[in-house]
Amino acid sequence: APVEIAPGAVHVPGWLDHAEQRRLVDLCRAWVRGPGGMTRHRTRGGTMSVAMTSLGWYWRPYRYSATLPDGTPVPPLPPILGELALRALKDAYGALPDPAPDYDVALVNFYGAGATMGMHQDRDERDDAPVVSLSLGDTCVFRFGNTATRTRPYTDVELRGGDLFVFGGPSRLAYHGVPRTRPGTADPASGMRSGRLNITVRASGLRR
Ligand code: MD5
Ligand code: FE
Repeated sequence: APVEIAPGAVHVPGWLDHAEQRRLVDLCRAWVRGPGGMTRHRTRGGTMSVAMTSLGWYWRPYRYSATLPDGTPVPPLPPILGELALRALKDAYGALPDPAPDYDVALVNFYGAGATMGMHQDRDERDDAPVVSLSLGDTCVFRFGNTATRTRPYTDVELRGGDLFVFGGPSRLAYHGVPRTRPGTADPASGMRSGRLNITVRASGLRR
């Protein structure tokens, strides 16, 4: 059942069943081998410990690009991710916003043992549609903060493989991060043997 962590921020534990998790893990394996590959981006804070694959648009610090670093166009978002995101909004909020968001980009983050993500805001999108987050594999501690500072007050939530989190409304620009994962906690029935995957589906608000 959905749990509201803050206005617009809704956690749905166990949203994906094992078959759906395996399907997404398999798709992620294919996507990370596709155009663009996986990158540990170099940001203002140093090289990220999380490896990222972009779908629909290519994210590089701190903007979206319609082309990959080699100049080739980025393929459109796989339709399954747009469909999942709309289903996620219905289940988390009880209804789809009208008009329904135009989801066109997803970031796939891989966390090996020891990988973390520092507190940040997601503000590279020009559309205020909710961000839909799907967790696969190892459990993590997700830190959900406030919109004003990257420090307290914050709430720590355990995200497990199969969990859904939707961030919209007043929570859309909250600071957040992943201070740790729990290596070895992935359910083998999910198809993940080690590490954590997080898929965030977003509306860029950009036009190709
Ligand atoms: C993760 N990913 O688990 C996290 C969790 C990222 C990122 O932070 O930018 O890829 S998804 C978190 C998220 C996204 C948009 C808004 C908010 C959280 N929020 O308002 O808390 O790899
Ligand atoms: Fe983020």
